[in-house]
Amino acid sequence: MKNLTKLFIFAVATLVATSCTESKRSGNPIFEGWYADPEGVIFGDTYWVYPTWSKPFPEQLHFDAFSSKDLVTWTKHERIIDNTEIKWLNSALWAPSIIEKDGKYYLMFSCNNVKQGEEGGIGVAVADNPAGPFKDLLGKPLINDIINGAQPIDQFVFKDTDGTYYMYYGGWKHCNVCKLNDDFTGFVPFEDGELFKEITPGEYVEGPFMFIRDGKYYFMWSEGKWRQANYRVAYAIADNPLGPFESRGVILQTDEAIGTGAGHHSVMHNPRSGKYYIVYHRHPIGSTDGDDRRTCIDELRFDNEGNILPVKMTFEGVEADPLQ
Ligand code: FUB
Repeated sequence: MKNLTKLFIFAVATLVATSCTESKRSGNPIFEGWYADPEGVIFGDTYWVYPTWSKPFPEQLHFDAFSSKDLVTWTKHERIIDNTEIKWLNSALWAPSIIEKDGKYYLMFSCNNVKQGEEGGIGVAVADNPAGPFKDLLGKPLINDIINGAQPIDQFVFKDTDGTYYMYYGGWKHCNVCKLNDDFTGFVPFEDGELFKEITPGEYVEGPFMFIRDGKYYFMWSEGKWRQANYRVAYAIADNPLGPFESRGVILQTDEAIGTGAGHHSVMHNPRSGKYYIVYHRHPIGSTDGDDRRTCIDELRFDNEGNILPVKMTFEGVEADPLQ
């Protein structure tokens, strides 16, 4: 009888433990609030997400960041930078992108929804800690002009295996790539002397992203209009960081049962579990405010040939996946 009781208690405990583990998921959205253009990145044992605060342009004067050890529980880091630090910021602080170099964290951003002849565009800030506080490195834009038709927004910095830092950027359906210098204060010319090369693929609109998997360069971007349901993510694969990039099709888009206008994403890879994640924003079903964008996460999967499979958006999000 004693043994039977023990067995019963053990069975119940196992059941409870299993269901708790199973229910440990991020949920979607992964944190409260209207946040878009999320850049997901891993620093050491921590996942970080840097999003745009999705409000009317004149109110977009700061960034918050979010960190997590397991993708399930997120901590908010408020106002990692704002307009008291970026003196040339008037509105529309968008699309943060961050990279670590020599123990410092460089945060790229864009300001003012700039047109030719106005002050604004892509800037760079630096901090000793991923949570900031960040300091405006230049006190002025790194890229102010419209080059090759690309609005200077939506920058993404990518470190290649040879140590070169490329920056992909551009709105208005044009994408440029350039090489950043050592301290991210300027550019290194390509072999032909050019500073900026246009690499616009497919139906590219904005939101470029690059990662390497099994030696292949996966270039990704957003298509459509970000306030609308036709916003989506497509990708290409190349054998080098400059392309050419030919679209292999759309992998993230509206699912009328889950959310609409899913896009402006990033990708994180946990080397421990081997899993890839796509972090993106989407509009909740039925919401009519174009600024109502929520940051979500789902798994990014590949077929045996390395093609990206269409993403299944969820309300449940992903399971806990600690980095250590
Ligand atoms: O969030 C502002 C803008 O909306 C971004 O820069 C674009 O990529 C789009 O997501």
